[in-house]
Amino acid sequence: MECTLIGAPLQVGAGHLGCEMGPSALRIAGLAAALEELGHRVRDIGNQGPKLVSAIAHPNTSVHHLGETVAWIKMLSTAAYEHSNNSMPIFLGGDHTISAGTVPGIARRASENGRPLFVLWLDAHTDFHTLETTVSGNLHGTPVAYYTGRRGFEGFYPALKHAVPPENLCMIGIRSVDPAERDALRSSSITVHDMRAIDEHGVVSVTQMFLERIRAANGMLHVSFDVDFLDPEIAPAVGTTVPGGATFREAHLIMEMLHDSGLVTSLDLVELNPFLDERGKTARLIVDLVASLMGKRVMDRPTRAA
Ligand code: DIR
Ligand code: MN
Ligand code: MN
Ligand code: MN
Repeated sequence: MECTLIGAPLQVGAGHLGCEMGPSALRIAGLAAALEELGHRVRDIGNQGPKLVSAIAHPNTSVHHLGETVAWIKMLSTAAYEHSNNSMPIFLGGDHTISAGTVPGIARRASENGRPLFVLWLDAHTDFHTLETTVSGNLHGTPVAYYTGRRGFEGFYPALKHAVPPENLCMIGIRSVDPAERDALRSSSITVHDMRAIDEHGVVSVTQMFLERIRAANGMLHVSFDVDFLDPEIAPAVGTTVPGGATFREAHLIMEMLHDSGLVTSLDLVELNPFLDERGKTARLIVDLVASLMGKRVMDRPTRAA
């Protein structure tokens, strides 16, 4: 497969600085080499960023860096559209705000291909705030609300031409939800598997259910991987760690199942904050997980039936 690495060092959407170094850490941890070893062609177009940024204020005064965010979203949605033509774009974040650009760009591509877009959201958080409901003002808490077409962004984030239908979105790993997000999710058709669902049913059944729906619809799948999906013990390099996350094996198993499905067409790797890492431990884990997603396996095994 042809992979395009796109550095998106946006950091002001998170509460702590440092995600700016995320793309560098992923490169230094050997992402390109790991993909090439699996037989993929890799093109790294380097770090991208918006040229023009102007300040924008919002009536919710906790909201910060709105102008910068809007500029990034526009730039990334164009990049996502363009680089999803003949390759699999892999976005190296950067905080999770980047998905407010990457997902709409991929959604435009999917619409052009005449295929529905599905999103797998691997995260401790639902990131379902609008500009009006966010309490922290950290805009990495808003991308899902935006790209699923919720109200509360009009006149600020770019007008959304290709929203992802909420029923095409599946979240796994959830264990931190703010009251306003919980209220909004109650009346939404997003599939939310919290950690209790993983404890009760295991990652295989929840993942398989979603993949089967995508296959039946001939859909494209965008995977958005927030580092805080993982348990902080194995992945300390993220500003918003929440205890009780996915284990090493759960995460690898999901990645291996995603590979076997052959459905993944784009990927975000977000919220890696190398400033908080232990000598590159988290960055290397993310690279290993991407390798599993892209075909690395211990032993050959028959591909599972659809
Ligand atoms: C919290 C934390 N819901 C907020 N959000 C995220 O700040 O809105 N942390 N996304 O990673
Ligand atoms: Mn936060
Ligand atoms: Mn997130
Ligand atoms: Mn998160």
